[in-house]
Amino acid sequence: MKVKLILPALTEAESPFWRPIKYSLFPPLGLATLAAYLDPDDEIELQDQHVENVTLNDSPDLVIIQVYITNAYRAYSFADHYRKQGAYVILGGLHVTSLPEEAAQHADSIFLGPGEDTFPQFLRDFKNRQPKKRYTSSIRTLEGVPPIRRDLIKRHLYLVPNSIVVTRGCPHHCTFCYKDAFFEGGKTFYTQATDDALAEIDRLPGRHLYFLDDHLLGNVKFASALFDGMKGMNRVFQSAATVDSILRGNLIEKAAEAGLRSLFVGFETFSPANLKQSNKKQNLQKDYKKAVKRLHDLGIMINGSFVFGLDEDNHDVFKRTVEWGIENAITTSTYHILTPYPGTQLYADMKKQGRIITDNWDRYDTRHVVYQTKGMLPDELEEGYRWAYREFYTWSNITRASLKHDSVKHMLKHFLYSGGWKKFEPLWNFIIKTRNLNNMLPILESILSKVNSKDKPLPEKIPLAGVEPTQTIQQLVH
Ligand code: B12
Ligand code: SF4
Repeated sequence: MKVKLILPALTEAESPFWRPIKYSLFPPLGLATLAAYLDPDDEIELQDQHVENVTLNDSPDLVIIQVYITNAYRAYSFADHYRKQGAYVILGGLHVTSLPEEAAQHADSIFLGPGEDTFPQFLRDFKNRQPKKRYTSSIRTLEGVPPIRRDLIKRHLYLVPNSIVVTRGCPHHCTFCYKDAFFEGGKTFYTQATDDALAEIDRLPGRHLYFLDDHLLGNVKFASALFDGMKGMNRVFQSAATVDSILRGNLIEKAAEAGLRSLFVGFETFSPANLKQSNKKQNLQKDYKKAVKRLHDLGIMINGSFVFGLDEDNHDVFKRTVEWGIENAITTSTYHILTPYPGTQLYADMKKQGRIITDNWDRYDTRHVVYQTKGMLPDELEEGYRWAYREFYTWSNITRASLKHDSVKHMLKHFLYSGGWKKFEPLWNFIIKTRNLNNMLPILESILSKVNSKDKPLPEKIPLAGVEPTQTIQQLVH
């Protein structure tokens, strides 16, 4: 059987917001996970439109498309094309789970929730020529899941080919998050067996790993065993966790020992009323500064996530948030405009209050305002959001934030990581065009090297301004 798996590009691909590097980071793990259930004799092609053209002049028997909210219209047009050609088309993913009736108009079968239980079931039905119109996941386990078909991933097209997920979901229930809707009807947080996770890590070449789990520290027992197992593996890794989990026990120290060098942290907002609106209980009354200090003391860089547009926010939220990030030496900040995704509690609440102003899913990209705001006008919110990005990533603010660290090495790492991420777009574009992205990995690994407590403290004169372009990054950080 000829099978084609497609990850259509997000809508930003044709907008001024398109940043090729942002969309060349991670390979399509979800689709590679599904491919593992296909027959070894099947002729399989996996195409990710973020990094390659989708060829439409072929004639597969089965087409599998992953639908996110802002690639939905593209996904539907690919689906319509292949159905016209006579292929059997199936759609799944976050957006299909949120709006099954909409997706069903473009598919022969749709899938709600994770695919590890439903997809193999579908394959059996398909072979018996009795596929159902709709499959809803109910059995939630990662036990016995076959190894991801990483051989289908074109590693050279990605900066982070070693992306990995060892858990699904998260133990929390924030009202703006897709999570509860996606995992409805079963467990909403579960993990791989530690040995399976360690075996998967072992299969990955090189040193660098990026855990795409929503909350890697969410299950203390699992995370603790995972970090113990990783100790001798000589890995460096990046991941995501909550403020609360950083402050509790000694898990974060174990993570650092296992190689954690940079962490995505959902700070989201400083207002207790906003946190209540979002049901973000795990952040309430938590000491953000204490969490930041603990991470920095361990030499871990921070990618802070912040949301603008919650009901208590007003005009000063942008300046306060940017300033806080710089003062607290946050390495990279990710800002979002609050986005009520269909299927979430937030969407239901806003719909009930008549506050949703558009159903154009292309605008649900966290850069546009899609609901009636309270503390400011929609234009002010969008302009404030764009200002925050510009301001946080000026060279002077990158330098200011870098200089807040205690050791020169941490300062340099911060400066190079933050500057490299946001300031070298033409260089990244060139590297992507010349298909050299994967060759940048050793540099990333160097920037993520360990900061020791004995690393030199700040000298009288700071050498940042004197960084010579001819010096390699490796020389700077080692
Ligand atoms: C990688 C990633 C990206 C990549 C996406 C490209 C890629 N290569 O996958 C990039 C960097 C481009 C990205 C961008 C953004 N992302 Co993102 N991203 C992720 C992340 C961290 C991992 C995805 C992943 O690999 N998961 C692991 C695999 C195994 O799961 P999966 O992909 O869901 O696949 C499973 C099922 O969905 C199902 N399935 C999927 N497709 C199909 C199809 C069929 C036929 C079947 C049977 C089953 C099936 O089966 C798979 C196995 O169970 C998720 C968080 C997460 N942990 O999932 C956020 C996440 C998807 N991102 C999110 C957000 C908000 C964004 C941004 C808006 C952020 C921003 N402000 O820029 C943008 C744009 C996204 C958009 N507009 O829709 C939200 C999505 C919210 C939503 N409702 O769409 C998530 C869930 C994070 C979160 N906790 O809020 N992201
Ligand atoms: S902590 Fe993160 S992943 Fe978990 S429910 Fe909240 S927003 Fe979603």
